[in-house]
Amino acid sequence: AGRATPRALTDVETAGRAAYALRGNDRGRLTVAAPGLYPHMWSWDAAFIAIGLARLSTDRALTELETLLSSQWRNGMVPHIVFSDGDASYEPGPQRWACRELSADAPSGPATSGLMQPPVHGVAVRRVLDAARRAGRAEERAAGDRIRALWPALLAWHRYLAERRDPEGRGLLTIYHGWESGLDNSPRWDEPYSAVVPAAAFVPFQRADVHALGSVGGVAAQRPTDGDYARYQWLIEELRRARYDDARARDTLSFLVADVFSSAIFAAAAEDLAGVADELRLPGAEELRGQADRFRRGVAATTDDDGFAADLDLRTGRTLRTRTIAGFAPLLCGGLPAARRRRLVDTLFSPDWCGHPGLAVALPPSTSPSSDAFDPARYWRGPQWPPMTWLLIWGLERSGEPEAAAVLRASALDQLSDGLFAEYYHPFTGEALGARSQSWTAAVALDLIL
Ligand code: 9YW
Repeated sequence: AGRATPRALTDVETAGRAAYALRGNDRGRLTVAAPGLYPHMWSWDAAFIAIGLARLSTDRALTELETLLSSQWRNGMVPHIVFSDGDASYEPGPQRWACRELSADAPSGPATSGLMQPPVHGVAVRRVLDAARRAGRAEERAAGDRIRALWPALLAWHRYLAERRDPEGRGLLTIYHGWESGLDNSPRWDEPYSAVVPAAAFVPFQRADVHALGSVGGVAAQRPTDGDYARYQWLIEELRRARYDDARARDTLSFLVADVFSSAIFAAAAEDLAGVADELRLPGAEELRGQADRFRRGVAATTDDDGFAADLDLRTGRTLRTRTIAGFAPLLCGGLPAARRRRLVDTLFSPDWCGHPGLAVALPPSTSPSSDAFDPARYWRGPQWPPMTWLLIWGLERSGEPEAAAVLRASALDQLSDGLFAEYYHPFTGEALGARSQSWTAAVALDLIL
């Protein structure tokens, strides 16, 4: 195990290139997720981008969050895509979603999708405030004022999640689509997706990803399959029929899952925002701590003896114990007794994960190489994704595991020293896969280095 090739770039050089990549993707008030492939703003990407930008300019980092939150839905949902003008290449585009036509909750202003993504935003707010403090009094004051202005939107977002996405008070967020998890084609969702059957008359639209990446060889084997895509599209059709209404969605969708990884992120973000509320004397600290507590417990309640967490198929009541990176959710939000947390960290470094002898860089693959569903090149079914590595490093640091965090951090910097900021990496060959100059990859590089 360990490094396949020596570092190509020094950390300083990598950081310089990361800043340059983000700059290239900057469209003024938003950063596109990746040039070519994803020419719009994605919700959780924007949060990671703000975390990275905070190392360069807290002013620009806050602009990113302001842009995203200005497209918040009236019910509080922060949409998973905010479409930027002038690029119609991505499908499903605004016409396909038809949010404004179908829902009075959809915002005026730029078109959005009708789904959400994991709520990393509170974490970003915390980190931007910390960065502003390090920069000095004036910057701290300016950031504090802008966070105060964003506060009602942040509280509404968290309230939407706690109320509409967990009406039963389980402490787990319900998702309506694999896209909402951010881990689109993860084996976590194979079982629930088997119940998603497009109607015979349904004509799938042309997907854009394989065409955007067309110049790179073997791309189809590195993306979700056409069968996956037909299901993704059919679920959008179901959501349209439910008019993006949460109560109707809950009653009618053929995919309804309690997502443990998003739930852990939510718990941690709520905790972070509660701290910000205390420090800036903003309302809602108690409500936020209540969310953190409820979801931390919700996540812990899904774990096995080793602390490994599971999703829940709400349509069948079945627990989904797949061996994916989402199982490490408790390392993000805490809530495990110390001995069980230790076992979970041991699992993370075991041969089933980072300790697998075939890895080019000892970082967690998105799916365990010992799982039958593992596919080293295909998107969320095996490759390593730098923002997920970042989440684990950050989670280990905050949950009292600094040595483990430091080990992952060193490996992450090895991987990122290719200076390509790939969307994802082949765990065995170390090869860069998917888009290049992917914004959230560059952003986490900046945060880890600076
Ligand atoms: C898509 C932008 C997004 C990420 C998701 C990832 C991918 C886009 O890219 O989805 O069209 O499926 O799965 O997590 O936010 O980087």
